[in-house]
Amino acid sequence: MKELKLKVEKMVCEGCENRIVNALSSLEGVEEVKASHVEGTVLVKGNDTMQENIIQERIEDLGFEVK
Ligand SMILES: [Cu+2]
Repeated sequence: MKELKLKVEKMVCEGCENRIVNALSSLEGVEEVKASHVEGTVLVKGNDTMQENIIQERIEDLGFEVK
């Protein structure tokens, strides 16, 4: 079990959270995603095949910034 907590900027509403959750949920190894625009965080849980760089890229593809 791997757990990743990312600081993500530019989320402003629940719609942004949902876009991130939907996009990350289909990535390999990802089992659970929680995004909070209030805290500016994205929490990702998954197995050992989950890759941090791919997760970050996917978030940035959506127009958000990973710090
Ligand atoms: Cu939004």
